[in-house]
Amino acid sequence: MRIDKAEVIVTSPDRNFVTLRLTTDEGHVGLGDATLNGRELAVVAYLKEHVVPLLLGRDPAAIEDTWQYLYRGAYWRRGPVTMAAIAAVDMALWDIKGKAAGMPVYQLLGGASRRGLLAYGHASGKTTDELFDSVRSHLEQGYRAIRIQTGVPGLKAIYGIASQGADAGDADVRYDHEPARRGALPMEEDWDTRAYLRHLPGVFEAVRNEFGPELPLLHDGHHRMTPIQAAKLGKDLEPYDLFWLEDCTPAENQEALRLVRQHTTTPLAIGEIFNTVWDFKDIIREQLIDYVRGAVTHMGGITPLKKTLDYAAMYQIKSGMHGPTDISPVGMAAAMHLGLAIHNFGIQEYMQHGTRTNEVFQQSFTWADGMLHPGDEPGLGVTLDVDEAGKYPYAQAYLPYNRLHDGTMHDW
Ligand code: GCO
Ligand code: MG
Repeated sequence: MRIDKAEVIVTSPDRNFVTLRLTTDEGHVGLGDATLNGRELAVVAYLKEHVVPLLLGRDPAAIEDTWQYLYRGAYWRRGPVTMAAIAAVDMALWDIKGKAAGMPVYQLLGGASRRGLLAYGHASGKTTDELFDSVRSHLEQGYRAIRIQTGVPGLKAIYGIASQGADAGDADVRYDHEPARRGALPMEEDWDTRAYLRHLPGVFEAVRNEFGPELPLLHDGHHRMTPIQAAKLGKDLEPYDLFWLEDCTPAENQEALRLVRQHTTTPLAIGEIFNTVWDFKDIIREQLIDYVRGAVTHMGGITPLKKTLDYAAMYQIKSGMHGPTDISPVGMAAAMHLGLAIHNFGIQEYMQHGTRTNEVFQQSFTWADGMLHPGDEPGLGVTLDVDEAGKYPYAQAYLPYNRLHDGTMHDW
């Protein structure tokens, strides 16, 4: 079998997605997600200009060799653009292998290790009342684990909080489906870590009082704290028994986690912006985290993320794969197949794509009783309707950025 055709398809149904579509001389089609939120076209160019010419005529069965060829062959390794491009190739090749074998990808990865994947959704609100409504609506949708993000008194707009758009002067800003703002310039948000640290423990206390001790609760600190601030937050949240505290400090400074770890037993998750096993190596070996947040789409594909998770398993560290709406349905399917197969699955983030996205990408996964399952169609189980995709041209969209009250730029 040979790769005959390699197309890069950009579509923007509810938000921008980049998909690599490979077709073989035997007519098998494989899809890979190459979406890098806010910098999508850089990956399009990387694929079209530098990767597609290398793929034509190659044997699609040689997944490991193709991965090494693209990673080592380029000489310039790692980085989000390179790794998103390689990820798309890797996913598409697994998709083709599954279709050629007549098996879902999870079977090729060793078969199912569980009945389904516990998934968490994103509840948020500017006020505690709004937050409670959002938690209730997630429970009604069947979620059995919930991420809690809340407004902070005195701050006008915080990333990850739905329904703040109107106050922020833009009624169209809906976090759930469109965190990136379409248009020429990104939205400015504001931040005050001391106010946040004062406010958040009370919010978790209120949520526990309202919804009881059993519901797994998560929180994303989105890289905004210093190590000592993160240590304090971890300690302050201990009575509320979090499933995890995510990205408490900027992910580049891995030593920060040593300090956080010395002070708190709140479980830690990190890695949605990491690209390779090298980013995780030390924090896994030193057992500084509890969950690996890498996304199939941003870690170079199923092949290297499986290796990273197998390594993590030696230290009882589990998966918590990134799954916001900027991971396309193809990237989500890849995460579900991998999560079903590995032994050390922890939890899967699941935000739910919008209706238009689901019309462009037909998917075989199921969502019932708070659990995801990738389905049993051969390959990844996703097809792309090219005509439907063509209705939604690319629209420039930026993630927001953050400033402190005095105007200093801050991590968001
Ligand atoms: C999460 C994330 C996302 C990212 C987004 C950036 O935990 O789901 O933090 O909301 O910010 O994916 O593109
Ligand atoms: Mg996050």
